[in-house]
Amino acid sequence: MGSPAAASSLSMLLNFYADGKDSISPHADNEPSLRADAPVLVYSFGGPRDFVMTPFKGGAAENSGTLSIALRGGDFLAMGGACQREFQHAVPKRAHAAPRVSVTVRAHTH
Ligand SMILES: O=C(O)CCC(=O)C(=O)O
Repeated sequence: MGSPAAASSLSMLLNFYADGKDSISPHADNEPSLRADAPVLVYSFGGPRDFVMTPFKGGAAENSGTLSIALRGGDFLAMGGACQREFQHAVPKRAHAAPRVSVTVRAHTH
């Protein structure tokens, strides 16, 4: 096991979505520099956007289907447990969307 959570450094990333053309393609926050045992936190401000989680093919969650969560301004989402190992997440394009900012927080291994 790594160092205690209190010894980890945290990063905060701001994503700005000006309109529905701005998006984030499917990915997992599974870089080796990120603590796998700490949740990735998402705070959402502004217009609503879909947050879509898709299981990795061949993974333990393969048959669980795609999950789409409508994140609205003021919503908070925590991706913990096996989330980054078993799922990719994305914010897809949509025809119309008000501006949105998300703030994501991650814990690093050092
Ligand atoms: O904007 C969001 O809700 C998701 C952001 C995201 O996936 C990321 O920063 O890696």
